[in-house]
Amino acid sequence: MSNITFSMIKPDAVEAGNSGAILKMIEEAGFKIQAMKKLWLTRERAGQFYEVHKERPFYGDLCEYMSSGPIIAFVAEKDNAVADFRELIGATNPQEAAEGTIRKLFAKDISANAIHGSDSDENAAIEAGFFFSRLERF
Ligand code: IDP
Ligand code: MG
Repeated sequence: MSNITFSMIKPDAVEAGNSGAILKMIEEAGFKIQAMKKLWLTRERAGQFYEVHKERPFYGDLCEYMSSGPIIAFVAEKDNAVADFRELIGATNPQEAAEGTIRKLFAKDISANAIHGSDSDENAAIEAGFFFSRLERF
């Protein structure tokens, strides 16, 4: 059973001023934020992050979109984190997302869908490592 997942609040939700409401839902669902930062991805870095999707028809649009404005990247901890977080955010297409899910409440459409959530423990570790050191010193 996993205990961490990686997430990003996407540019549409940050721009709309919904990050606070989204983070409140995540904390109320029992997740603890382990690490968090706001940043603006370059087109290149978005392309690296979504490299698994590079053969998909929406890859170019996805990379443009994810580099179109600031995001908030974070690691969240909870028992069964990956599956529970996917349930909290809802289906990729907000029109198919269950009532009360983050995407149902805040996503605009299938590409500007408010939030990312890792799909496996293995990818959670890879994605968290893409943005965060295990122990950030400054
Ligand atoms: P997920 O975010 O629910 O895991 P994935 O299939 O991993 O969904 O796709 C990654 C992201 O790519 C989605 O969150 C969404 O922003 C975008 N995306 C997925 N499918 C489509 C599509 O059919 N058209 C446009 N964008 C898409
Ligand atoms: Mg995915």
